[in-house]
Amino acid sequence: MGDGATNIGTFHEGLNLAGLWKLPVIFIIENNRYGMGTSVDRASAVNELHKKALAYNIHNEVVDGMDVLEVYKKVKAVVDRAKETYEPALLEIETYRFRGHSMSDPIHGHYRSKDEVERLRKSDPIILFGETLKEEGVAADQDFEESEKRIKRIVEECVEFTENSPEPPIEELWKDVYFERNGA
Ligand SMILES: Cc1ncc(C[n+]2csc(CCOP(=O)(O)OP(=O)(O)O)c2C)c(N)n1
Ligand SMILES: [Mg+2]
Repeated sequence: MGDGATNIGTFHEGLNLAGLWKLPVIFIIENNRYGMGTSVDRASAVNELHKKALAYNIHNEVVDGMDVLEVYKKVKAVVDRAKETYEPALLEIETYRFRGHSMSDPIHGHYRSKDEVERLRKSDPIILFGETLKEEGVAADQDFEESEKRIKRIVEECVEFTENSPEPPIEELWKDVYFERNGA
């Protein structure tokens, strides 16, 4: 879930029951500092979001979301822990949202400065991990260029497929929304 969701009732109800019934659920918060145009500090009484787990007696951890390998290690650790203890855990992943919340939101918006966005762009996890891969000799510039071209091609094919496909029937709206049994 995003940081924004940690202020609504269902988040707290879900954590409460998981804590009470000791369910092996792993709650992951993607804290990118903003819920639409509202910063965490303006929306949440507790701005260290992992601490929200304390109220429900749930194991909690925080990880630098700009570091791909650290995220891998921490997620693996909480998954292993859940399998072993059969208890819930909450992991806060600290990251940043480089763009607006949606198409209607300008990149910098009026709620943060251009400087802030540009400063944080330097710790973009994709760029940093790319550098690590190059340093380790796992991939070279050419590999990244090829991979970018391949991704662009896949996206273009998807757009083409969508634009050339017929409109789905209205019944599709109800498909796979809830659990389906006996085709009902
Ligand atoms: C239950 C509910 N309340 C309010 C909204 C309106 N709303 C849409 S997005 C959003 C903020 C979400 O914040 P976050 O999860 O941090 O997303 P981000 O802006 O980082 O993409 C809100 C309040 C909603 N969609 N659902
Ligand atoms: Mg957010």
